[in-house]
Amino acid sequence: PFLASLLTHPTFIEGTCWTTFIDDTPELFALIGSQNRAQKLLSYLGDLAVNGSQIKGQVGEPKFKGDIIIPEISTNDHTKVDTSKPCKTGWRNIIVEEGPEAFAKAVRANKGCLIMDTTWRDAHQSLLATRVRTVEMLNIAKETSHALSNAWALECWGGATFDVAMRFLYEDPWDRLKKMRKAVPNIPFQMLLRGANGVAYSSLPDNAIYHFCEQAKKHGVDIFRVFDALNDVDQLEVGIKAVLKAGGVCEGTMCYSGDMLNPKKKYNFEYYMDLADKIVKLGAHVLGVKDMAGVLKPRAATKLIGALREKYPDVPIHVHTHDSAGTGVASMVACAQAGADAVDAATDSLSGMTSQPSIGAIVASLEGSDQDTGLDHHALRLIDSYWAQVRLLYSPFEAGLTGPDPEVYEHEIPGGQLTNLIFQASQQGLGEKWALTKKAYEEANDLLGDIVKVTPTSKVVGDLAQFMVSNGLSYDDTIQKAEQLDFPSSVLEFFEGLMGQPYGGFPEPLRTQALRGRRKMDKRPGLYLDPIDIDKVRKELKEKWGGASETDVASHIMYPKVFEDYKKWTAKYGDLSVLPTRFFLSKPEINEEFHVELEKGKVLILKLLAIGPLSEQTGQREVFYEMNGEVRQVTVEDQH
Ligand code: 3PY
Ligand code: ZN
Repeated sequence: PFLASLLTHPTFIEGTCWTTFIDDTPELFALIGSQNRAQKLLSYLGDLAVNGSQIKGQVGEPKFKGDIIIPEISTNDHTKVDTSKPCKTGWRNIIVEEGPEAFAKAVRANKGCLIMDTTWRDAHQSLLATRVRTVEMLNIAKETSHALSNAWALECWGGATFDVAMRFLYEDPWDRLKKMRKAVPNIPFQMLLRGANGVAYSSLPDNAIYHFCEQAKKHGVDIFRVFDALNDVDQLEVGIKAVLKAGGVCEGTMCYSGDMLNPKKKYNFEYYMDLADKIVKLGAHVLGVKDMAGVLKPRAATKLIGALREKYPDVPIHVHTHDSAGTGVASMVACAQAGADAVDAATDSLSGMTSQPSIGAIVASLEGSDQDTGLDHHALRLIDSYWAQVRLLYSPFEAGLTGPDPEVYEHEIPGGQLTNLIFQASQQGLGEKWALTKKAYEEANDLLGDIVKVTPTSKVVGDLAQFMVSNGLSYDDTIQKAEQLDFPSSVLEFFEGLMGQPYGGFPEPLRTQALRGRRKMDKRPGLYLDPIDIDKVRKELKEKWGGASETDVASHIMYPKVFEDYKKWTAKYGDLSVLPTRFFLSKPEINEEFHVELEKGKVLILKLLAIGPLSEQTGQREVFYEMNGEVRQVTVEDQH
């Protein structure tokens, strides 16, 4: 068809203006572009029909609970708000028009307690293995821009979403950011930045963090929650300075660990007050408190937030928690009452347990008080009825959590990791294995010196715990045999100092015995790492892939191998982010019609017609789809 269009095009027939033909007739090239995309999409769908899902991290055919659905947005809107266009008013306007300092000032002048909705990031990271795809956010984006127009922010980017988008969903995380931004112009977007680790698992050269933050700000992130997994201030400083340089709102964050009201615990009230002081002095616009495991109990919250409020009357305080033990709502209400300016919550059907506490419950608890959130629960419920369906659609990624786990006060496993570990243990029949893992996690943490545990240090503790369980090692065995043991690489990286310096120092002689001559860094890793030659990376990517955007450069620097695999996948199958999730995960039924909008106005109507017999000679099958009324055929290698 391309050639036919070309040969019959009037300009071609007349033979005029050949040199400007390409510039003047982009429609032909758009046509070949979308035909290419349609062809690639068909090869994916052919593969899916014959071999089932090819998505990494998903074992065999996805196990859906209940009917496989395409989530719909309820039209039963009592609020009568016109959601055909995005809402234009919200806290973001102050950031864009007047800058981060003005935002901080306006937040302090605001009487109530604002809410950050984590549904688009931490909620699904904590409950559904971070698997929620861009299309789900975009489908509800306009409605969200209205329902949450009074929110502090949508947490929608960073943390594990960056890695997982490329690694498991074959999506460009930057593309997600740009599309969400277009659909939600009014609510600030917040991301989670792991300080000097960026969105990776150990430290990168400083210039990589600066480059990354610049790109993130440019493409739509407004507020950066910057933390360090060891609360190492030197590591935090890198992230904080990079965000300030990029012009973002900087939420300098301390990670809350242990129980500061328990005199036997390592991290006490003075520790947190001292840390807060250092963070504020680094110039953060907002002070964040990040309770990644959900161990900040209401009484501790009242004391800590109350003291911070008094000490820093001009600095907004924003608190994050997980509901693992079941105390999330109580703790966030306590924070609000003690003077927090914003607290985190997730849409009800993606809340609770290892996720954030329920937005509806917090809004209701504070309604009518001095801490009123300004959110309307009818509007929130409409959004939630959509997310309830999305959760069903992603049921193959459920870990099977059944209730709260107050034992988190002992093992202190962060929300997302708790889900992962329960999932892994449940594959092997939960029961005893899970009890052993939890106990080993506590012991591993003690062996490592009772460290702050959040990505990436939580992975270190988890890896050591699993190493101990699988090798039948007790706490004492591990100490005694340290010189002979081949510790997991994350443990060695931690001991080397690649994740920064733990409070109170590294445990000795374990560190030296485990490292056996490997390097020891006693200052922040960025001081030892050579800067990345960003120009060289850009040039190499351009040569290899025939072009590279600045965000490609940033992705490659964060995750070289994952980026490479992602590029290979899209070269083969194209951009599948447009494919509805039900057909991304699982093959259509014969004759089931479905639609894919390749780009605005370019919709493919598809139907699987038949899967042909296996050819003995080639090991292949022909798959027949109907595409916009025409029969199309793809040849697929049968991998069974
Ligand atoms: C992350 O770093 O991804 C986290 O969510 C830490 O809590
Ligand atoms: Zn979290």
